[in-house]
Amino acid sequence: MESTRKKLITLLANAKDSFVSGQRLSEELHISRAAIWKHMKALEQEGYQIEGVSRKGYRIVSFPDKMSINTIQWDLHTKWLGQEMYYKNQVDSTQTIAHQLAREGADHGTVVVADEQLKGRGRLHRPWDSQKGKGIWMSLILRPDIEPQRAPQLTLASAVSITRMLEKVCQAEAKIKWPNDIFLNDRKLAGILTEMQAEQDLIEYVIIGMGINVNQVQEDIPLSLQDIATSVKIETGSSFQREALIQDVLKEIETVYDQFMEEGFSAVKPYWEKAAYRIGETVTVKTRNLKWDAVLVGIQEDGALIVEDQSGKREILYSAEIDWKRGIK
Ligand code: BT5
Repeated sequence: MESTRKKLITLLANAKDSFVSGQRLSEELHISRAAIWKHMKALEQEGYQIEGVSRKGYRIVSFPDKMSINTIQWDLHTKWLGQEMYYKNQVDSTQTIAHQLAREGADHGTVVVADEQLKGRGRLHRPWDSQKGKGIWMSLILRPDIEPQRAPQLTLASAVSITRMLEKVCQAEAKIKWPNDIFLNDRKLAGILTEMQAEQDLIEYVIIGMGINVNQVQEDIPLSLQDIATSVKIETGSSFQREALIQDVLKEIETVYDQFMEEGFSAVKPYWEKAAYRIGETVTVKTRNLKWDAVLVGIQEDGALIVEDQSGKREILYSAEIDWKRGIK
């Protein structure tokens, strides 16, 4: 059923404004004319505006504002990422759903998207504001055959993919703040949360959660985040169809991931460095027990952060927080 609906949308969408005859749809989909009519009614329920004219056929007049699996998948050109997809109007967190699906055996490449999250989360259980209809709240299930300690490299690879998508689709030059933030004009536009289930030297699955602020206007940003958060709309002045961004970012992630698995992190590192934020500048570094000022030197071959304190002593950090406010004028 789902796949017939998907093919139907693809046929109509590819025809752009032209009509596709009922005869042709029925032949290509191997279903009766009556069944096609039923599908059209179902699509209208989903928010598609369909025009049906006798002897001409059908055409899509407008796509729904509401996202659905169909609107996301119809122009998705990936081989494996997002081919299995779950879409929910409202969830606590797409991470929770992805974990559950992964435990139940969901395939590598399964994607969970929600229109709204009630308990969206960041690292260390920090809340992630996930307003209805405004952004991309999505989790990817991956089953990479790599050592568990390399999983953080996937965060960096995903960050690279998000900046590439923003450049291509939104003409926005975003920067990556190590390890998991995407910044646009000194404000946080997106965040990545990588969680993993592993045993000793074997990864069972990795969940890459990403939140990207797309169509929020300034008033939509919660008071507590007014000075630190932003959206594509706030920065570029344009609204974007979230589906287009999802389709492109999944394609980018698939490409970068395949390259990463074949050639290792060294294939991703130059792209990361190109988009890195505030390298060479002094910031405040916080680890669990310590806080000190250091210059950001860059990342190692394995993705760990290199910092240098005021006495010139270098340190390699695998997990830390970076306080950027100090550097922002
Ligand atoms: C992150 O954590 O940046 C990772 C965020 C991942 C969210 C996605 S959405 C889909 C999936 N499902 C989930 O439940 N989560 C993932 P962290 O580096 O800890 O940053 C969290 C901090 O970012 C908060 O403490 C706020 O200061 C700030 N913040 C919260 N919501 C924000 C928003 N919408 N935009 C920008 N900053 C925000």
